[in-house]
Amino acid sequence: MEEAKKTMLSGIKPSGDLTLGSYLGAIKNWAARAEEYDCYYFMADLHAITVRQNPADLRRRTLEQLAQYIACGLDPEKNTLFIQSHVHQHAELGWVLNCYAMFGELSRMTQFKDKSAKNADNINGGLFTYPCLMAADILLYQPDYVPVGDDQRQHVELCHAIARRFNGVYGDVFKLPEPYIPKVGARIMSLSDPTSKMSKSEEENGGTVLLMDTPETIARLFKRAVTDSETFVHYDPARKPGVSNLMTIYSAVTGKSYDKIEAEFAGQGYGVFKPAVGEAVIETLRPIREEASRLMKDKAYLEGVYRAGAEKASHIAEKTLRKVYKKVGFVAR
Ligand code: ATP
Ligand code: LTN
Repeated sequence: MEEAKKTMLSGIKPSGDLTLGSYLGAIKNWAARAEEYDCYYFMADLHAITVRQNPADLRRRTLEQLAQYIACGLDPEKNTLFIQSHVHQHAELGWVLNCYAMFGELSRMTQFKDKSAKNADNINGGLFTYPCLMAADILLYQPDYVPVGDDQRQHVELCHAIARRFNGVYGDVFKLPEPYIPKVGARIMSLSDPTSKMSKSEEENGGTVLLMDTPETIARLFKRAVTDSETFVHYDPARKPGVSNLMTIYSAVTGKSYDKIEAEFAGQGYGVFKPAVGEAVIETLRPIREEASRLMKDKAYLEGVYRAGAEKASHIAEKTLRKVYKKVGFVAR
């Protein structure tokens, strides 16, 4: 008998425009694996509202994100692409898993601590129980791998712990998922502050490259990227975080090793190196930006994709949810 395909699943919240960080840390890996795996990717709109969103922006960004997923190479014929809130099983299993995650575990989540510090006036319950909904997103589809950037490792590990706890009580209900994190590009740092992560919600400070930025903007951001007072290109994240981050970006988009990059720029200062990285990024993002802009004009096509995606996702998700409801003792409808 033919062995069943392995499953991959991931999502991104439409809480801002997609960045070079989310592309190199996550989406690039998704697109490369469509043939080998059964793949589910979604726009995590339920997660986005843990931070206050403008409704019109959220709606627009959710569709733009879908167009950008497709433009990054996710063929809707080969990947199931959907909007999280369209598949009601996520919220339902999310509730159940709330009851199997411990207060202490949730309190230790770095993302919760960061986001509460940044949104001190809105530390809501959703922000705290976010990882339970994320665990539901994952466990509904029984994936083998969850391709994410390094910052999400802790959440996938908590999902693992929740699944193990649940299985411990009720038998083997959930498959235990593993994070799938790239070797190069798992943590792209801000261009203006290379000690903090490049992030879509901190776009204003000149440190974030957006997937949809024009070549002129990208060139300017790289020209201004923070480096150090030395003049040579060498990989040393502790001592030279800015230059090392630029090398990581260059390596991720060109496939060149750090040694090769050091040799390529030997004897040349940052005045040559920084624009070269910018140029490589511009050429990587150009086709994505052009295709996403084209797709954004075809709302009927996008609607067809997310509707078909939700239908397929819902079918799979319902099987797991039914099993869970039965195990915990709910009366069948
Ligand atoms: P926010 O600022 O709203 O929290 P974000 O910019 O951190 O958002 P997410 O939506 O949290 O982006 O992340 C989407 C995916 O991209 C996740 O898998 C995450 O791990 C990955 N990712 C995000 N930023 C980076 C980065 N700077 N480097 C590598 N991977 C990243
Ligand atoms: N928490 C993730 C987004 C996310 C996700 C998921 C990732 C929500 N649900 C399920 C992988 C699997 C983030 O903040 N980037």
